[in-house]
Amino acid sequence: MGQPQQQSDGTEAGKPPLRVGMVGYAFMGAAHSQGWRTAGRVFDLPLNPVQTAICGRDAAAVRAAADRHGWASTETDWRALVERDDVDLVDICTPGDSHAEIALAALAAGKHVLCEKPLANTVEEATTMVRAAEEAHRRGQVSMVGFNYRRVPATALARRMVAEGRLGRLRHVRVTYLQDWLVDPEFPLTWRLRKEQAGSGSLGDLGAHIIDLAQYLVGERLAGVSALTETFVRQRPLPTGATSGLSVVSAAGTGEVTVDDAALFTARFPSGALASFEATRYATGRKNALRIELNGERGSLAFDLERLNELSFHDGTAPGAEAGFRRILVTEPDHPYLDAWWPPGHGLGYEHTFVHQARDLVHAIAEGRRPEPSFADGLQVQCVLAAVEESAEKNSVYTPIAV
Ligand code: SOE
Repeated sequence: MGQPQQQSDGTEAGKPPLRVGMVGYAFMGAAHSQGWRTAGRVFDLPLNPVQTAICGRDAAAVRAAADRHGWASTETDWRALVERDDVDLVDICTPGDSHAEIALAALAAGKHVLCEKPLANTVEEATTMVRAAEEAHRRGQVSMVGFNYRRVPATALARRMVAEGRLGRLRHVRVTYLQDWLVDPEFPLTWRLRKEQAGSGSLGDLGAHIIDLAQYLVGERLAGVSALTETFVRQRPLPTGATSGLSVVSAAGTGEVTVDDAALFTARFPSGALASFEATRYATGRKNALRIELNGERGSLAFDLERLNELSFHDGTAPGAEAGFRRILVTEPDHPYLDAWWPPGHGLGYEHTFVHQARDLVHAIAEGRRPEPSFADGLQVQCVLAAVEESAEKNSVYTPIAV
């Protein structure tokens, strides 16, 4: 691992600071905290990320989160956080219904913004956020959406191989994101199951990831979709206690699930590749199975997030006797992000995607570049989500994606 010079407070000597204020401290807040805490310790960054403040409504809980995740101070009102003079970047890790309001305020206050996915709950909100981000960009501020699976070394390698033409013209893109934490009908009605808070269900939560990842790997945007969605369990116990990540909490009475439980859709890329997508939290036994396979005229690639240090590659130009998928162990210094980590062969995990996300954002800020995925990319994904919902409502009628 690289060994940047550390001071006793963990900051690095001789580099301008990037003072981060985070809103939200649950699952994503913890994951982003790992990113901010570790990025400058592993990578030689042009700016030094400082975990300045973390914000949440419950004073005791946010204090505990600050201590656990390494934040120097706390706020209980996000408006106070975005107005702080000692915060340069606002990192939004809240449910989707507050993304737009916080991002707009942070951009107006002159901050850079990182926003968890999906960018917003509606196309309208996302459009407003893109407008504000464009204006802010002219003032030197940057904004990015947290599609962290672009930062898995194996997916970044897949992107490189597709761009180099190793697969030739693509014919098929097959993507699934399978989890199973809703199989139990007694799992309570948390915010992720309420449309007014989450925007949509598996579609926005998991579907947004695979739409972004597929488009990133292919290097094109989807043209239109035909979709099916379903809500399998329509009533669930109401939660009474605090929720933690995805875990089950106690319940009293029942309430209506107002989002999709699963979404399936087919789509076309402009260059002709056919794509299929499946996002569900009901795939019994599948915990975090984001799988993507690309088939091209010259070869194929396959990735599975549950084996994230591996990429399978079939080179269709190899002699027939040697044909077949082979496993590339994506743990070598020549692979994306990996020269800064462990000796060859030592793998990474889920949390490292957030470290890489922080690294890439810090570079973009220091270099005055637009980071990717931008808010505009987030809006386009939002438009795909909207087209999926529209198509599903019309019994799978092919729905072009209007951005
Ligand atoms: C829950 O389904 C979830 O935590 C998503 O919200 C995340 O974006 C994904 O990375 C893991 O699963």
